[in-house]
Amino acid sequence: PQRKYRADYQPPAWLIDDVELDFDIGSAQTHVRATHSVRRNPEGPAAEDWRLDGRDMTLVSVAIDGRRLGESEYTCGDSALVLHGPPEAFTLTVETRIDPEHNLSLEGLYRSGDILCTQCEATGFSRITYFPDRPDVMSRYVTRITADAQAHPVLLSNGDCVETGSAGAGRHYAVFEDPFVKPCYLFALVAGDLGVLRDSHTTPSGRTIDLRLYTEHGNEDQCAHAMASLKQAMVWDEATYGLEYDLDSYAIVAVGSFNMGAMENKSLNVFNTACIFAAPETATDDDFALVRDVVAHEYFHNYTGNRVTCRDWFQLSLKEGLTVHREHQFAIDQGSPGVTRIEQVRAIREVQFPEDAGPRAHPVRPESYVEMNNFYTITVYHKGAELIRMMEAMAGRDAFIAGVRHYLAKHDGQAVTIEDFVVAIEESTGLDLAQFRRWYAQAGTPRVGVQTDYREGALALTLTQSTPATPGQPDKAAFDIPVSVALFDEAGRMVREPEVLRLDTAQAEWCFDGLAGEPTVSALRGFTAPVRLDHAPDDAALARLMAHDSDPVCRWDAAQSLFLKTLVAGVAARSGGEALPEPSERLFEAIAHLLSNPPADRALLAAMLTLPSVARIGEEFDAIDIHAVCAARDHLKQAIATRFLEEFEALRADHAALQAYVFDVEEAGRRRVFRLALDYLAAVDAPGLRECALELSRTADNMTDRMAALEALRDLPGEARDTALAEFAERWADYPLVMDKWLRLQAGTRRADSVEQVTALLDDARFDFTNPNRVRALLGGFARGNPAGFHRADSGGYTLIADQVVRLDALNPQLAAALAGLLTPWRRHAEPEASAMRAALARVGEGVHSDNTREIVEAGLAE
Ligand code: B3K
Ligand code: ZN
Repeated sequence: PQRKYRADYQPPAWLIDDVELDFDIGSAQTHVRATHSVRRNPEGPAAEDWRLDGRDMTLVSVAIDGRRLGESEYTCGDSALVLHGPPEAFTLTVETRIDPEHNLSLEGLYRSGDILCTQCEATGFSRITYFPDRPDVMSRYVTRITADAQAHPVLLSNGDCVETGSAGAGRHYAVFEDPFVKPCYLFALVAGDLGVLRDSHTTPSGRTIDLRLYTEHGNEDQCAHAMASLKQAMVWDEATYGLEYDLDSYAIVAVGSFNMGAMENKSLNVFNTACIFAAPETATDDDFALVRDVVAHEYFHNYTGNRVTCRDWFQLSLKEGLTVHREHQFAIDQGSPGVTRIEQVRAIREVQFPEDAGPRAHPVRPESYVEMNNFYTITVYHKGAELIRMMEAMAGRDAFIAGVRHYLAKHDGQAVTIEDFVVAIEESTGLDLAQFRRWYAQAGTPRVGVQTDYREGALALTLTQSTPATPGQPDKAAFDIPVSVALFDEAGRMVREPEVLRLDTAQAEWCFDGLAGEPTVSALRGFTAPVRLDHAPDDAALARLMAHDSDPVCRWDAAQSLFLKTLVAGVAARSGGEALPEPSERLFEAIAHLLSNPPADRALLAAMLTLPSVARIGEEFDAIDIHAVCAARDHLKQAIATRFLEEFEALRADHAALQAYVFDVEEAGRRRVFRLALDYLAAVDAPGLRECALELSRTADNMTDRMAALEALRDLPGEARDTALAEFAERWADYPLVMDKWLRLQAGTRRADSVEQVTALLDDARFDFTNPNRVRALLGGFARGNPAGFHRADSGGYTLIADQVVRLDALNPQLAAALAGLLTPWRRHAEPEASAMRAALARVGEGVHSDNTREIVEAGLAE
């Protein structure tokens, strides 16, 4: 395996202006004939040989200007075809044979059910033909597909279909032309027997776009929400960024076997069915929101990613950070703004911060990698989006949007860098981002300290920053950190309007005077920067913020802080072998106040009453005693449930009167509160809860409530649970995505033999090891959703995951690497878990061969 460095970038030696692909799809193998018009890049290195990437295929022939090359004119190895001294400009024809039927890596051309489809990002195109598989080689594509007309009646590729016809012997063909230049990672091809949902959208300039959503027959009724979401996204991008779709048709194909959520191929997105299918009976509110946001995200890529793409993969956040930010803006405009932002913050804190503090910490613009697919991380995506959000906050929304438009106009049709983006924003907005650029270069989460000193009507506010070392970066320079601050008085009235303080040195002080009394500081409002805040208001101040802060993120965060105080004390007591302490009366009072003065946004009420997750509690410790964390959390939940039993009963009963399911902010908020109530009631096995949940699991008209019932029952061993789970499995046996919920429910169930349960499910006919959704549901659901089982004292949980990673590595290295990542944070855990986890990771290292998984394991074991 070769490590690639950002600093080694060189422009391509040869460019390919036009690509003509001819796919001859047979019943087993596929023939690919690729014809390229090639010319030397005047800006490239003066290389004599030309290296084209390629792997896992058979080279049939290679010709230059129609003359087949002899053996001395090229070398073909495991990962490349090297042409010896090609001319300055020529036509290259390469014929290869590929085997989609046996391609379980789900990269390149492969089969999902009866559908043939492609996944090329990051480097899957070089499993289709020999090609410079890098995003800065941009070409115009013409694609011809020939296949059996009965097996593959629908043929699709990027751009417009310009010709179709019969190819004799029961075969047919179609030709596609994509007028926009693109890198090969955006190439797509689909062939199959597909059902279609059609619609159209008319743009402000009056163009009508033909919209098509393809799936296996029989699923069309699950696609309406995705189609509506696509139209919403188109309208939003027109209204917000003034960006109109640029071709006459936009197609999405949903397939059941897909390594990630979706892929933004030009005019032909390929999606995981999990990010398309959504009907009330089979999908939860969270699924509906996911579908809406992923559909929008891939659509937004048409400009931020496709029209302007990345020069090299180190720049991945150029398209992903920006597109996630656009998706986040869109989501906030569609849903509950407060809770949508809270969820974005939770992802950063609970997933990104741990990544940034672990062995795999890397800057938003990484410096090196072995396997690019390992760098589609929450750091590149979500921290990258937070950096864009900070720029927007500094510039103001309108100026920021003008800046993005300037960037798109300036670089249309180009493959560029993060630096090019930052320069364009500076040019357009006038911001000075010199120091801000460090956010792209330095890994790690800054800690921001808040100290206050109040004297005679004046508050001195001191902010400090420091960033811990990360692998390869021992010393960190100061970041430019925007910290939004507001002040509240004793009665909860705002006495200082929110103001953004720029902390760009190790320490700085601000003074607020003319105050009538000591104020309560509300800091990092809306989470203005991806930092850890060391700010410890006392319980009374937290209760005030919880009750009165006008920023939902800070209100929620005050509640979380109040819970965390009790939880941290509980963990410490438990680890020290002492009894778990009871929560303070102050905490109960704050909850009582919240329950009697709930916010208008029901989802916010539910978010505020939800205890910090196990991951969030773990963030408070250097060495996590995971079993103590679970015990402390259970104990607090039970204490709250006991104290507020009547209130939770009332919230549960409230919901019974609901009308038919609609997915909107209000109704989804009500369902969230209901689910929360069931969760608390289940924590104390409240009288009547089991019967109510079992009944609901049978009669609910929607999957959100049904899942709430099953989650409540899950950890209550007995007949109600067993019956509900069995009935669920029987009723939804024909819906693989619903059966994923069933697998996940069981993987997350607390029981002494959960490792054995999961092991048994690996052999269940309803499980399929070659399907990533099934693997994520069962194994991911176990390692992430069942801390007690995963960290079981006999190491059975670690061994289970380690063994399955080794097994998976031989089929699907990308997925194996992602699963192996669950064992890498071993250093964060207390003993004996840390050593046992490390041993399991070492065991993985001995059994795996792919660059993907090896890179993860090596980072995890590095000293
Ligand atoms: N660009 C794709 C992700 C590709 C991942 C390759 N391992 C989807 C997205 O981020 O929109
Ligand atoms: Zn993306």
